[in-house]
Amino acid sequence: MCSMEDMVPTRPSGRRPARRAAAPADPKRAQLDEYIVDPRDAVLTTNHGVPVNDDQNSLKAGERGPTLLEDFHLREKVTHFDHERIPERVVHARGAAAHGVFQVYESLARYTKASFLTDPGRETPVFVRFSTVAGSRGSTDLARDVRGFAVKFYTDEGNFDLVGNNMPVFFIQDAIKFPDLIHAVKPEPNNEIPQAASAHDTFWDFISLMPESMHMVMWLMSDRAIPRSYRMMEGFGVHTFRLVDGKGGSRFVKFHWKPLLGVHSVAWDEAQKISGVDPDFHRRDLWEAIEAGAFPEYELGLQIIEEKDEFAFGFDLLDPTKLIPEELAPVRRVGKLTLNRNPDNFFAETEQVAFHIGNVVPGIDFTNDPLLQGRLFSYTDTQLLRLGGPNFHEIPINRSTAPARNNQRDGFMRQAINPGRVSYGPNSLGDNQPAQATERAGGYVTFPEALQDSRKVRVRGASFFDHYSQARMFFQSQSEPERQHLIKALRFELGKVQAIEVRERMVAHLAQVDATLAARVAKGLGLPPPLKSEAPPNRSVPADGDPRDFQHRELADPSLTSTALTMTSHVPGPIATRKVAILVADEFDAKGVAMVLKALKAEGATGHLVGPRLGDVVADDGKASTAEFSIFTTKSVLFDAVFVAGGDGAGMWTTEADAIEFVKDAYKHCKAVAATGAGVDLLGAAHIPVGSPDDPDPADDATIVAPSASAAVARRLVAAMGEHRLWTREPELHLPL
Ligand code: HDE
Repeated sequence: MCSMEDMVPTRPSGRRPARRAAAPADPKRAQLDEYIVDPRDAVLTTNHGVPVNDDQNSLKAGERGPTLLEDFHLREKVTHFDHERIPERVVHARGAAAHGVFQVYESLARYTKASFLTDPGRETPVFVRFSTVAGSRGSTDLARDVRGFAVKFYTDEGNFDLVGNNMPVFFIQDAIKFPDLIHAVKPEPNNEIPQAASAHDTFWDFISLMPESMHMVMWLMSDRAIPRSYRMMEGFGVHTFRLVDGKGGSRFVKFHWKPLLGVHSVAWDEAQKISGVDPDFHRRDLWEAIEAGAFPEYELGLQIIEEKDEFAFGFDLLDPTKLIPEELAPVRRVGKLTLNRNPDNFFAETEQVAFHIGNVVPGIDFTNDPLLQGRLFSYTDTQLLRLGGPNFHEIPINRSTAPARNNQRDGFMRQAINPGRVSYGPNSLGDNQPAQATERAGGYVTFPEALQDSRKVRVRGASFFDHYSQARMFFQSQSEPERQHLIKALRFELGKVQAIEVRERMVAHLAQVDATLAARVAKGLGLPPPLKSEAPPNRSVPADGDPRDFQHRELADPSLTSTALTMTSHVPGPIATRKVAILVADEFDAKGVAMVLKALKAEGATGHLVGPRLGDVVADDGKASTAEFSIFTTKSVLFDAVFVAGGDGAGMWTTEADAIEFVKDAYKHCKAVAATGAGVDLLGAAHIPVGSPDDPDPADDATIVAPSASAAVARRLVAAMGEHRLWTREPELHLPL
């Protein structure tokens, strides 16, 4: 009889790569290891195990003759190649993933019976995939877009998938509008332009007719849509879920992920430049951090709402366009997610992983959020097409570590070999196995929620019609620089829209959110300042509906703000894993560079030498250092700060256009820029205002100049990086606001 080892190609015995052998016990990893195919010490074979003698020449009738159909190796090889592609995800096609573990800090048995949330001694393996939404598989990581944050927990009670985003709300309230939303944001269908961008007519046309989108639009136009790193963004389950305890009690819950490195973004100009220089920026950043052992960490946060408080908030907990302000329901940090291993194979793992919001374990249940309910259908359905049939749960990355036993059978690519006659239940011929599990034994029992309304209706609850209050709360909670970025983003996006009526409609919506916001956006679009009049019509109305019933209703406190919504609450923060470009010319100040490198290392940050050319650059002490980059192979947008080292040769940078652009961009993107000795001349050549090196209280804390490098310079650089960006520099950059 065939064993699992016979069914799948296994690594030649005794040849485990070293990093695998050292791994701790992890049931998911052990399961995946079964499928690793190691090419070492093996001869080339066909897929059927026949050793191949000639992989260079096809079989021909004579030296110059036609190729023979008989060439089974050629046919197999080319056929497999022809079939290598599968459909990309219809949304979230572009992504990157990592393995890791989750551990709860203390038992949450008071709230849920889910074992992975009640046993602090347990490490639950996870696989996490981050993504953008709109772009194709090959698109840039730095698109202005929502980011997916999908976590698969391989718990001992089965897989739990928390398929969330980096923004806590969504564009629409009902799943039936999702295909419309996605059609509107995807490249326009006649010419497939633009790729991975919402800045085009069809997106804004749709949005301008859907006031329920306004809160999400605030998030999408904010810097949250251009994260510095997947490691520096929050995650949200978006919908309200339920936690169910061991006694059958239920509470509402919102899931959050809080990154320990804080929440940070890049500047829009920077994002566009990164897209050109390194479209894999986020993917690379995640991969490199994990390879370097700087494992990304996030805390799981819960907002728990008692059943009795369901209607206490002034908005509907079932409405996915609303968040619960942290001031009204604190986020309790209950456990930690650590990403500690890169995938072995992108296709097998990252591409084939199949998330499904319907994968829940006992202790976690759904609510009637109409967006959530629609998603419960969509995820299995899409995998059937994308992964080619109903057995995608058998693909190694998707397999649960908990045993899966049932009477489902057959279908394309079935892996399991189910012996015996019985594939039905109840049965007597197979001893009625596999048996159902009692609730006590871990059987999943749906929370018996009482339904208040038993009519069949196609309606939107009246409590869903406050479209602007939380959009306003978001805008008003932002710091001044964040507001300006949001305004600029709207000017950019709407400025790309050709249809004037769409721009006007959007400005009219913005006037409902905030008068200054609308006036500033209108100015940038060359439109008259809007008056706050009646809200523009909601066009998401059924054929027989009365539009008056679908208008905005202000339900929440209009002056509400929430400090959790501004990213400024994340500074100063750690600079671990941040990258600093150190410009070194021949005869550079060796001692100064060493001092800066040491200070960065102490904080877990890294310095990277950028020279006038690749290879050796000789310092003033006569020793050579290897430049990791030349000024022509990298750009400052790929770093968090720049240090121009002093030394007799540093003057050469002032005539080098790429070096001037390098520091100019870093300054423009509000990063820390430090220079010592003759290195300061480069800042002058780039017209960067430099104060006096002796000024004890410089206006710009992030532009650091000094006659020579010292511990104080290194300290100031580290401190400036901890602030992430010196946004107060922006008004001096003559931004047209
Ligand atoms: Fe998804 N979504 N979605 N979505 N979604 C998919 O499933 C869908 C929604 C999210 O890394 C698809 O396997 C519908 C909200 C993430 O593999 C598809 C609706 C949120 C990912 C799908 C939504 C998400 C997906 C495409 C409205 C945040 C990537 C490929 C009812 C809470 C998962 C796939 C990964 C992927 C449908 C709305 C998050 C087509 C119908 C809201 C992170 O099934």
